[in-house]
Amino acid sequence: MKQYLDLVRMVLDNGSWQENRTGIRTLSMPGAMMRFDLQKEGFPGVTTKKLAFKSVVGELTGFLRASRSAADFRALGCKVWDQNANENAAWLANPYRLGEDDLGPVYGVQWRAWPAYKAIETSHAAQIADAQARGFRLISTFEDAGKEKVLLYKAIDQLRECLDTIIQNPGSRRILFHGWNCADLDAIALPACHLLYQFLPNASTKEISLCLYIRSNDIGLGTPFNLAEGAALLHLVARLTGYTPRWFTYFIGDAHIYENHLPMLEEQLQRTPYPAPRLVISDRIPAFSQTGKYEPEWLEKIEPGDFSLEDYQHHAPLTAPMAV
Ligand code: THF
Repeated sequence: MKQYLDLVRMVLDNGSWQENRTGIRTLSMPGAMMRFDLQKEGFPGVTTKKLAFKSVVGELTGFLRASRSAADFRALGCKVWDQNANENAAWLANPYRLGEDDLGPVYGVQWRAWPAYKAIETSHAAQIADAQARGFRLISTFEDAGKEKVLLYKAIDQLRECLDTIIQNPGSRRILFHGWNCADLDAIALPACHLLYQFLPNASTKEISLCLYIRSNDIGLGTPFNLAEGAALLHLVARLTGYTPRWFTYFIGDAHIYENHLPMLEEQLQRTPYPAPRLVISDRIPAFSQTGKYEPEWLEKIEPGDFSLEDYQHHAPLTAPMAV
């Protein structure tokens, strides 16, 4: 995978030193993009070091299950949330933290159970009926600026709604889910970095693509993980909806390299990438294209072992500390 090394070089060549919340300086570059043709180029797994693939698919599985505890991620084989849960001083002092290992309503909670509230004037009966027909529950009645209102609540499964729309209306340009819930930013260990996922199916080619926007990306540690997770998620969605994964476009807002990751990345620039591996998703997850039966409930039943890499050739492992 040449794109990753090109990104590293681009930030080394153009980036500026920047202070940030962690106390470890970064070389930062505003704006970057990588594009992968998953059919022609294979799976975007880094080959210039060993990708911790088990950890990657453990994290993705935790997101699919709406996990908010580092203990749940650990049980799935992924330890990368431990420090954010238990070592960040600001989070340790946050009253919303539920205790050891809690992360707050991170990624998966927003993907699968975005908390949605509506406050509707009691006199607007048609609006209330419509909201209830869409699954909103009536919570209470209250006074707001002299008006009587009802409060309604629903947890929105954004990912499920994306799958439903891919099946029902593949021409839609609104098939996306968002991790950036402004109302929850005060109650979370770390606001979402990879935040906007847009699926783009094409009913005539039967190909599906993904555009992913990441507001802030740690190129040494985060990028290899997020690349692999985005591509694996696209493969899974494709399996469940009957499409072939095609383009994966990866946009970064703040693309940065932590100072203490420079030796790891310089070393990778000396290495020649191997051909990309292939991602295999277990046969136990039925392909819509074969069964003709739409089974989105598989989203809840995915196990880390359902994902594997074939023909994964890589250089020697390299790692570096995560900035907290
Ligand atoms: N914080 C920082 N500073 N960087 C990030 O990339 C990041 N994330 C998530 C949340 N906070 C972050 C956590 N994701 C590793 C990988 C992904 C992470 C955090 C850390 C990591 O240390 N990887 C090592 C070891 C992996 C392992 O063995 O499990 C590696 O060498 O890859 C970005 O989403």
